[in-house]
Amino acid sequence: MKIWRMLPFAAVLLLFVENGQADQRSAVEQARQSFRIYKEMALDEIGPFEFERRSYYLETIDELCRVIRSFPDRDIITTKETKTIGDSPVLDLIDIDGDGKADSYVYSAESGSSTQHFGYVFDLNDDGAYDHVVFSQGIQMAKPFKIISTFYHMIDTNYDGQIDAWVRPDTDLDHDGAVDEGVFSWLYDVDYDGRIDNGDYLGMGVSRPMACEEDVIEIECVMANEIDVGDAEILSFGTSMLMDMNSTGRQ
Ligand SMILES: [Ca+2]
Ligand SMILES: [Ca+2]
Ligand SMILES: [Ca+2]
Ligand SMILES: [Ca+2]
Repeated sequence: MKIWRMLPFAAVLLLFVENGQADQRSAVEQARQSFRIYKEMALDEIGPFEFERRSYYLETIDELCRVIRSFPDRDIITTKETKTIGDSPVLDLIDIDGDGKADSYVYSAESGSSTQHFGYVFDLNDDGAYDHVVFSQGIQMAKPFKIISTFYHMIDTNYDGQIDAWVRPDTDLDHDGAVDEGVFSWLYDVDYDGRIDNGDYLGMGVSRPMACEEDVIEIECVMANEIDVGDAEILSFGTSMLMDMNSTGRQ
């Protein structure tokens, strides 16, 4: 049973409101504590990555990201320079739940400035190193004419510091130009050599491999059509982000 979902995020906000008579700092701290418990319950329930449970795992993380996104309080705990994203050379690591470890990040032109390049980080096997990076894709149109925010997921499934699973949220299996909400396009590096080997579609009753012809994987997504088997670029981008987080986000 998804116990943590019995603690709706509304309860966290309610707690915040109920503490209106207390000074603001303690109200913020209470809200953070509640959120921390909420997050820990969610992560405890899914546990470390297991290939067979990957669909449920991803849905849970994706949902948790939506909750984190709505949380109002955030502290920049570390700022560093990086070359991962060319036009955004400054990385801010952000602690949302107040435990001193980063939960979120922003790449931008200068610390604290607005940007499209942000997301969330997780340490699923609880070894002190991040192994799952979520990157905001922005908003997409999902049928029927519904606007949703979507996230890329980059996962180090064997905890060697290299991203080996890349998940796209813009799957479009009926080719109508709108995202099939809840269906994710997974690309895998099954032999952990840094190159894509195959992929499949998972979620909302869908489970099938991606078609592959002459070493080209046909991706049925809104913003992409195909990817070469052996492609290393997207995985190295994810690994570069993971290295950024792991060199700065740990306390
Ligand atoms: Ca934190
Ligand atoms: Ca880890
Ligand atoms: Ca890996
Ligand atoms: Ca490979």
